[in-house]
Amino acid sequence: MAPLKSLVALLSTSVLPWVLADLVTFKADLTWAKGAPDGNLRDMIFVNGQFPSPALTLNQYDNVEFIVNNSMPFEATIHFHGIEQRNTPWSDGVPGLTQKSILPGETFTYRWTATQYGTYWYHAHARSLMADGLYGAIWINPAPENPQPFHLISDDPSDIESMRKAERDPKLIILSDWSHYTSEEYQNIMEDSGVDLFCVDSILINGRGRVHCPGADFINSFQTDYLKAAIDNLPLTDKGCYPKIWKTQGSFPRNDSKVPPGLESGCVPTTGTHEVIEVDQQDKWVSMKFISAAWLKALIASIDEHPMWIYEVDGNYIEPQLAHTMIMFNGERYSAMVKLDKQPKDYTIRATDPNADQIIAGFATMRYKGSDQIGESEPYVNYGGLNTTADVIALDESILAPYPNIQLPTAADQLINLTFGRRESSYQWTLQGEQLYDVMANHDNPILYNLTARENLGNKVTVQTKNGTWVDVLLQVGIMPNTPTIQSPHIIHKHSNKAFIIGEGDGFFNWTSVAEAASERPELFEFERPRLRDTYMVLGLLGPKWMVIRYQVVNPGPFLIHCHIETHLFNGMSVALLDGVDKWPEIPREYAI
Ligand SMILES: *[C@@H]1O[C@H](CO)[C@@H](O)[C@H](O)[C@H]1NC(C)=O
Ligand SMILES: *[C@@H]1O[C@H](CO)[C@@H](O)[C@H](O)[C@H]1NC(C)=O
Ligand SMILES: *[C@@H]1O[C@H](CO)[C@@H](O)[C@H](O)[C@H]1NC(C)=O
Ligand SMILES: *[C@@H]1O[C@H](CO)[C@@H](O)[C@H](O)[C@H]1NC(C)=O
Ligand SMILES: *[C@@H]1O[C@H](CO)[C@@H](O)[C@H](O)[C@H]1NC(C)=O
Ligand SMILES: *[C@@H]1O[C@H](CO)[C@@H](O)[C@H](O)[C@H]1NC(C)=O
Ligand SMILES: *[C@@H]1O[C@H](CO)[C@@H](O)[C@H](O)[C@H]1NC(C)=O
Ligand SMILES: [Cu+2]
Repeated sequence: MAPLKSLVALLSTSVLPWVLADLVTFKADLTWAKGAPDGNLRDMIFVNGQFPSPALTLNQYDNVEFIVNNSMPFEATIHFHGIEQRNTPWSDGVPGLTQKSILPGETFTYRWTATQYGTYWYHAHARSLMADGLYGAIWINPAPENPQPFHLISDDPSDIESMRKAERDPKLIILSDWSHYTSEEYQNIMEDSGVDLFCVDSILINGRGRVHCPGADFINSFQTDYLKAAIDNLPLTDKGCYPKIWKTQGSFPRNDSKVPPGLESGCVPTTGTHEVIEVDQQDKWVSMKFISAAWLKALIASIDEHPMWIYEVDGNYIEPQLAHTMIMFNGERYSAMVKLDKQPKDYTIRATDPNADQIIAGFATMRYKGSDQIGESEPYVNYGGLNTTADVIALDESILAPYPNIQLPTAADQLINLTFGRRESSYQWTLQGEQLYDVMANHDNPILYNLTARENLGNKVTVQTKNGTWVDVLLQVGIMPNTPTIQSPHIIHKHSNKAFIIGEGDGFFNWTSVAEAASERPELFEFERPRLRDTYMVLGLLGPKWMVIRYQVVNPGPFLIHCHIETHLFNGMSVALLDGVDKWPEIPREYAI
């Protein structure tokens, strides 16, 4: 998106004493029209006529003005994922919490400061509109005072210089999944049938892809022993989708014949579109910033024959780690520094379901500039999401130490206890253990403007914290009675400032406090170099699993914590953190409602 830049001398509030910040204005016209990203025509969302939505490229400390014009036939909002919205909670984009939905024909202006550098993205936060294509990348160039970890990748000064250059001009790569049904149709089918659906038609890279139909036999040849046990030795469909059984749906009433047969099987291949990312060997290194905008799927990312130094995660530099593949969960960002030292030709970029809840993959091409050799490249991962050799190195996501290291206190002031599972039906999910969060509540009466409106939500799905305090959030799965142990991973996303992952373990968290747990089982905790993220993946494959995240309340306002799987979010899987409720800011006049 071409920013309308007007240089305005502004004194940034508390971030830096004296900074000249740019005011950067973006205009986003939202339309609902026919499109065919994977070769199949359907209704979908475009921003300024584009899909994916245009990328926002910013410099740290820029003041952003993002003007939405909703030309769609239904309401919408935009959330800037990972942006902390320091002192601007009214721009966080959550209907019912931080704003009223933007009605058809209305405009709304989001204003926020890019207080942090790194890779982020923006997407719809009303209904399940993200699944209809409203998502785009955000890249915020770091201010010079941020130390960069490139010397930990190579000690050759010319390499370091090339990496710095690559970081200033990165390739933004959005991975996503795509259904031939609109989000509304998909939701209606779940409500009608009671079935938890998680089958898609294609995987897109930068909005391009096609429907692959390699055949049910080929697809089923990738079933691992784990998958076979998980689905009772039943076959996957020709779209790679799961059978509907107790282990995958739980014991709730449902009528499977209300799911249209074409949703999960009857694969029809398309020609589609194909993304080509050109790189220049003269640059020596390229920075590939992967963003998962998938609404349902986890995806393994890899570039054939090119090891990746993962050096920035969820918008924060880390001590770089060498990997051939990494699993990306919904909303996560991983930046890879890639050395361009191979024979100049085409290499396949793969985004593959990790043999988890569907067998499906999408592909793009990394093309060396000026190369005329097309040819096949050697994959690290096959169509079924499995390593092609025993030498393939997967990113170890349990160690992503921030660079530079950040200190945190050894104790918190409050423990918020969240337990996940199905509730009331197969497709409804609770984050809190007992109650569902009604995302449609308070559309005209957001809590930021009217704290009393919290009464319209269950009393357990809002939690109060005090400004300045440290808060632990216990995230636990697999402990609710009468639920199958197999359930999809839940990717918890916290709005506003990031949190540290300070501990995780298998089994039931049977301590009364984090301090007690950490003194009894110190090996399950990390206080020295904890991961700093805005997404927290909790997966209990073989039984209960827990994770503890810790954050400081620094930004008074109501902020959602929720599962980032779109169907889980829409069907109840959120809690509102009423952060620093004692210090909520006065609403600027412009936003007064
Ligand atoms: C805003 O939307 C309206 C329709 O709702 C349209 O007529 C108008 O051209 C749009 N304005 C911009 C700047 O895109
Ligand atoms: C299930 O749905 C089908 C198709 O709509 C319908 O004919 C059938 O009666 C339903 N079965 C039950 C038990 O409700
Ligand atoms: C692929 O190899 C990595 C080790 O690098 C391992 O952690 C991972 O489980 C393997 N994946 C599969 C599906 O075997
Ligand atoms: C605030 O919310 C409460 C509860 O829904 C409602 O009764 C009241 O009218 C609202 N106040 C305003 C000023 O909108
Ligand atoms: C909230 O707490 C943070 C951290 O202590 C502090 O920097 C900030 O000024 C506080 N905000 C208000 C409005 O008091
Ligand atoms: C707590 O849970 C762990 C792991 O699930 C188990 O080994 C241990 O015996 C439990 N302790 C108590 C006191 O129940
Ligand atoms: C958290 O909640 C679960 C479910 O209600 C309960 O079993 C567990 O004891 C609680 N844990 C803590 C540390 O409060
Ligand atoms: Cu979930």
